[in-house]
Amino acid sequence: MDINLIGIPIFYGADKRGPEYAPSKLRDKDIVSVLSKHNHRVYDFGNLHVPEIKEYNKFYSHHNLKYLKAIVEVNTNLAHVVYSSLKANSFPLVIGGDHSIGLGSISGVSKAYKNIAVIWMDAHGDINTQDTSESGNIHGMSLANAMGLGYEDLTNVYCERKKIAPENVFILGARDLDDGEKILIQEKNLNVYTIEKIRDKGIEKVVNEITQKLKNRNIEAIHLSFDVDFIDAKYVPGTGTPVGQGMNVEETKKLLKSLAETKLIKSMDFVELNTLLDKEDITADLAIDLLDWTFKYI
Ligand code: 6HN
Ligand code: MN
Ligand code: MN
Ligand code: MN
Repeated sequence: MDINLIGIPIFYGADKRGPEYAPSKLRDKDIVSVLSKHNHRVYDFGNLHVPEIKEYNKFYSHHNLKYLKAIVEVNTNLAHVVYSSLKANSFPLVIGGDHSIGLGSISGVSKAYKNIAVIWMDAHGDINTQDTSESGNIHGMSLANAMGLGYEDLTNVYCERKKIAPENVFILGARDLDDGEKILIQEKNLNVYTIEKIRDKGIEKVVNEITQKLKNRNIEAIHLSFDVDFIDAKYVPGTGTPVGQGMNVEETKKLLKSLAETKLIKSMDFVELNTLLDKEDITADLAIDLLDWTFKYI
């Protein structure tokens, strides 16, 4: 398979320095050779341009949505790179950066395929809007934006329509949801698999259940958006919003393998690795291990 490796050195969605260094950290750790081992041809597209905005200007384009204009710009460019990659039969692997880039990836995928699904592995839902967010951080809103909910500059990224139907969104691992997010889950009847639910059912059964639903709906492609805080906080010191009570590494790998083996995953984000918090490279090494593992089966 051909892989287009795309780095997005952005922290604006998290409003905390650190995730912008993840793409170069993973390159230092030889991500290209690691992925190439599994018979993939890896084309390193380098990093997309992220405009420099001074901290004191973060509210310059909206009084509550931090760094809005820059995030819209980066996501628009990312969407087109993802779309172009898929059209060229290449797998876009998007290395964040924070999770605000999930919007750009989904926007690109949704232009390339008619029927798509999104699997969002995350301790968080990232389904806030400007009305429900307690932080104003756009990385907590990207999945809502992709579903057409939230501020119009965000929902209109790349093309003026919603990018993904709520029934085709699967949130795995959520365990730190804001009140407004919980309400939205009820309202839209979103597919949320908590850690407890995944453990109760068993990983294989969860993946079968999802694949069955996708088959019934003629889904052509899954976009996998992997936020490293999906994993329990004690294994991932290098992330900005760690949450306990998550899965361990072994369980996470089992889940990634089952998902990869569906052969429906056509694009992936790997986000929220914060190198400034990752004192001994524990999380960076884990990131390499997880990507190595996943691309063995994809
Ligand atoms: N992420 N729900 C919190 C917020 O600020 O909206 C946390 C979001 C975290 C986002 O981890 O990608
Ligand atoms: Mn996230
Ligand atoms: Mn998260
Ligand atoms: Mn919260």
